[in-house]
Amino acid sequence: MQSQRRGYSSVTRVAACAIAVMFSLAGANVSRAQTPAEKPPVTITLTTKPTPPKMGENALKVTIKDASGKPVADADVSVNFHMAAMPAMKMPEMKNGAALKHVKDGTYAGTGQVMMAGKWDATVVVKRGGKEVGSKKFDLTAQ
Ligand SMILES: [Cu+2]
Repeated sequence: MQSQRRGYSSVTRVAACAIAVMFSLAGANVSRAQTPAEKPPVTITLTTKPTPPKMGENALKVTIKDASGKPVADADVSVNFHMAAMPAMKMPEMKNGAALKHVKDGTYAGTGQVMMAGKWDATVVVKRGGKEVGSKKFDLTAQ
């Protein structure tokens, strides 16, 4: 006759991260579509300033090159930040995004809000003529 413990861990789903909803990015045109191309015809790099990124505002720089190494200047580039849910801290997943603007020679710049320190992934999505031509996921640890 064992004591019948209810294996019921009270995972209270509190929306602790209400902040998650506030992404204050002027004209942010965030794409939720995550259909990576089979063979991305573009090469994507992402750098943040500072490196590693910090909580709060970070400068984002993305470079896009085509298969032959030529800069791609006519793309729509966005960066989508995502942090997995943290059940121990009763935090739902967090995400927000930033649309970047072409500066020159296939370099795109913008500002991204990192909502808290910790592990994030940042997916750069590249579109041309409304069609996704590539995406790349970067692992970041924000301080
Ligand atoms: Cu979190």
